[in-house]
Amino acid sequence: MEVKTSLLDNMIGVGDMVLLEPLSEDTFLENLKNRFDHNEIYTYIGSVVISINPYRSLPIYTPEKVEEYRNRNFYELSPHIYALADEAYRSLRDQDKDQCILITGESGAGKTEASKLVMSYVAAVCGKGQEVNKVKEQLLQSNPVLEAFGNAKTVRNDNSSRFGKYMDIEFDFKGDPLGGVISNYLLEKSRVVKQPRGERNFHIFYQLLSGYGLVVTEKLKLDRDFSKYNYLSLDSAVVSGLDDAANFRTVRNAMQIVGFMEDEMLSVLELVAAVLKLGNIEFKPESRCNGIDESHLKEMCELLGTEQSVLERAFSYRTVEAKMEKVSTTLNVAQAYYARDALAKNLYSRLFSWLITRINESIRVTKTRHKVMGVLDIYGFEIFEDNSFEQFIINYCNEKLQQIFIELTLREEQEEYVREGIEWTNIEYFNNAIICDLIENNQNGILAMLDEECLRPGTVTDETFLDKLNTICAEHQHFESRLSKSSKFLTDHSLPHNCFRIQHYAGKVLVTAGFVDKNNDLLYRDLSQAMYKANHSLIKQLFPEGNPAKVNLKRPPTAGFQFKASVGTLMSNLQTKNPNYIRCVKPNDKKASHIFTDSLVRHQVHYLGLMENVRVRRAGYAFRQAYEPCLERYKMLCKKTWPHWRGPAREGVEVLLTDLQVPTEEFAYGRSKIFIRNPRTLFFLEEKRKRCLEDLATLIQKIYRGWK
Ligand code: AD9
Ligand code: MG
Repeated sequence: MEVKTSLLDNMIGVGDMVLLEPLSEDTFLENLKNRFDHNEIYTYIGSVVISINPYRSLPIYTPEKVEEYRNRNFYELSPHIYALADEAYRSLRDQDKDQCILITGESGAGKTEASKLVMSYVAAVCGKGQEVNKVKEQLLQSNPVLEAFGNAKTVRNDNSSRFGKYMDIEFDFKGDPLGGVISNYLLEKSRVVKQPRGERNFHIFYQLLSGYGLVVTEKLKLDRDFSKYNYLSLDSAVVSGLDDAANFRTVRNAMQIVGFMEDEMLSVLELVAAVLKLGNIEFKPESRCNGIDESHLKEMCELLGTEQSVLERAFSYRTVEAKMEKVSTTLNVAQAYYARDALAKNLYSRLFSWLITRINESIRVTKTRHKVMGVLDIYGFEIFEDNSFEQFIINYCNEKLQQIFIELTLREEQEEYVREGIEWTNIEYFNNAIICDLIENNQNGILAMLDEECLRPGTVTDETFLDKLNTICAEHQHFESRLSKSSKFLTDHSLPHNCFRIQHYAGKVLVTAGFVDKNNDLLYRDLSQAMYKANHSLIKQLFPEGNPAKVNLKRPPTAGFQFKASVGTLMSNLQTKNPNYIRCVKPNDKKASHIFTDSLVRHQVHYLGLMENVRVRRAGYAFRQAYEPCLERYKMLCKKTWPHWRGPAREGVEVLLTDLQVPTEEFAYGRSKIFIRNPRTLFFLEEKRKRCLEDLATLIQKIYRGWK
């Protein structure tokens, strides 16, 4: 059988790891490196796309490339993210299947860029027309807005997403986009008040100070000098290659396209300015009302339309309401700073959530939607020196995504063979369900215990929480702590006192203090009431619990509880869709082009389970399809099945393949599906079909001309 496929011809290395001979971790890495060195950053494992961040712009995303990949068979051209996007889009449009694009990988591996490439590809190939174009523009322009407010420079990535994002794009029956819905997951709000060394606050702060003409200095009364603001880190305020002023123009323009009115935009930026001023408010001990520094407080109150005395009081006293009784206690200076930072974090994160709600209003679908494509771009796995609640939560989410990957690709694959009665030898793979359970189990998972501790009356600290963890988790093989009493084998005396360590699928992560506080996420009621009293329509909306008419003595759900619930909803949503995977790999730790650090890539290949993924694909069959649609698609290739096959579809497929002289080892007949071992075979069928259709078209033209 003569087969032509660009996965084999003129290819640097091997385009699909399934075809790699011999297969070992070394050859796998060699192949990736060889391709990366020749600017081939995409490689397949069957239908999974591996993407290696090139850290420079490559000329592979041009309109010509879009045309090249449009309506082409997945394996027809060299591996590309466009091939995956095209496949997903066509399955959605032609086969009526909801799709999701799952993009995973560590921080800086290229997830956000990949999500934007998928979105822009789909926008380029779907319908045109004024209304559709407006929808597309709005969907695409939501990205710069969210990146300005939700991304920041970190040591790992100059544009690191500090929130998780899932976007459902909704289409009509023709495959034209109607709009969408964005969900966000846990913004890393601690960054608003403090950033690790070498990192910045969220981009918007620097963008605002660098742009916006006279509004900044005259209306918002801001100083353009970053160093004037406590909340802005100074050691890396200017990032080379990042033009904050130009980016501000892009963001303003994007906000306009998404549908923000000029006064709304100003309101949003007033709040950003207010956060900066809030950070400059200082408290001095031993004076009335904590010796609040008046000038910044005054400016902030002017911006927000709040009375200075109300805020002054909120920074000086805390009122606790219990059973119709109000008790006020004085705040000391440390508590006043705590209250200030809590307010700044809450103001900013609520503003961020509001922005998403506002964007959703603009892109909301009012017509009947037909199909959905979900794009998930969530923060990558993080291991820092100091890992706190945020890393714990981020890594938990990555565990869940890994679990869904295992479930949908590896386990599903194996189970399908069993279901279909096809001979199969089991492949061992690491199932991380055990780690997910350690974290999320409703009775004794870490999150449940943390909640229990946070809601317990009395003095609750990280130490009391850790004590509890030690008694319950000590025998769990993925949990390590210094204080573990139950089993000496799991006790690591080199660990600091107030830490525990989780052995994630991607590596061991030492988690340090700050748990109870961040999970509780408390904002004193006096502050929310002060915000609610503000004469500023946006801020009033952000603090509804400050409405005295709605005194609610119930505690708000903890941060961990909310996150677990939203991750649960996300997973159920993803499970209803057909998954398409992009596994992003970071080639080096220097954010540099042309460098491929073997050990770093090897580690990622390991924990992303890519070798297991290839083994499963190779041990089995690359493609499968139910008999009916398979016969329907290819029946024209054989006189015995064309135009109608009267018997069972399975027999029709057998007749067809025998007639085409496809080697028998290339196929296995399952109970309801035909299994095809090699991509080349599928391509052979596709090629034949294409030629047949072309012949048919020529014939029709001839007949037509004959009639004329
Ligand atoms: V994080 O978990 O949000 O910190 P990501 O999202 O995985 O991370 P991102 O997409 O932001 O990483 O990529 C990091 C940087 O790498 C980008 O800002 C680009 O400068 C660079 N990059 C990533 N992918 C590509 C690409 N396909 N072509 C060129 C790229 N540059
Ligand atoms: Mg990102």
